[in-house]
Amino acid sequence: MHKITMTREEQVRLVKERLGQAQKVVVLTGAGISAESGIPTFRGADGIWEHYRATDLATPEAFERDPELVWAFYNWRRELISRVKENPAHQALVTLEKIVPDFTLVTQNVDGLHQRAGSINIIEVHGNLWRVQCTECARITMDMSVDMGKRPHCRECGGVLRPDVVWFGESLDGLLLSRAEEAARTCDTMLVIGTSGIVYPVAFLPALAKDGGAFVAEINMEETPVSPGLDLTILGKAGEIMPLLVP
Ligand code: BV8
Ligand code: ZN
Repeated sequence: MHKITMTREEQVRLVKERLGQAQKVVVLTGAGISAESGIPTFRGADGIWEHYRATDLATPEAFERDPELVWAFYNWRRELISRVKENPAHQALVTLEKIVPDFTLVTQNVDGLHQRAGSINIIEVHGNLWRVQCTECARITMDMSVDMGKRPHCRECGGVLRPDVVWFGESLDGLLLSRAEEAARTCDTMLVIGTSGIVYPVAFLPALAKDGGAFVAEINMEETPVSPGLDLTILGKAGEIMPLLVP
């Protein structure tokens, strides 16, 4: 059935059927899967944080120029995330991981909500804001504080700490990226959930899955630049659609 003529019910039935037969599933998530938990997306609202745009703050240059402003941004996000709950879309992925033989969750999100929901095989390609890294000795530690202070310092060497996330212009961890690429290339089914599909190199993953012969379905509120290359796009909220897709 050509995708543009399918009703949403038919799309849901098709994807649910595919997931029922799937051996190796990869799910790629973006900020949209956390939207219904109350975490603003990067490009949805006008900027994630009052009058600043995330893409201006999530950069090494911004941190170099004004580490206290960047830490205020991440402390604001820590506080927000600490107050919200994972939503039915996160929970549906926990169920899916239990029923498919081989499941990999690749997330661009740094909020840690997939872990909190109970997902296990997670590749956090953009890092995690609950981890911090020392800019001097490179030590990485988990720190669940809601407020890290204006300019937190490393307990070991006194160096300035930064969030352990990949900023724009920074390279992703090569090992994580190649694991994500390998999973995309070899899966038989991929779900692409709540991502605008414009941040590279992660935005290449759906095309890699298609090249590998996978069935790829997108769940989003709107079409994205990756939509045309996929088998179908189910338009709707992840928190509503995802529970329909997993038994
Ligand atoms: C790199 C961590 C190179 C930080 C993030 C020009 C062309 C192509 C590429 C580039 C270019 N200029 C620069 C680049 C490279 C750049 C890039 O791609 N920029 C984009 C903006 C064009 N990429 C990089 O810099 C990457 N590094 O390329 O390195 C390199 C190589 C070698 C050596 C040195 C360097 C690093 C990118 C990683 C940046 N870090 N996050 C932090 O979070 O604080 S990216 C950030 O955006 C988050 O991770 C976020 O997840 C990610 C992607 O955004 P989305 O998740 O898609 O979220 P978005 O708001 O955009 O969209 C939400 C979607 O959800 C929407 O589609 C919406 O419709 C939908 N939605 C909303 N509500 C719902 C919903 N869907 C379903 N249900 C709902 N309820
Ligand atoms: Zn240190």
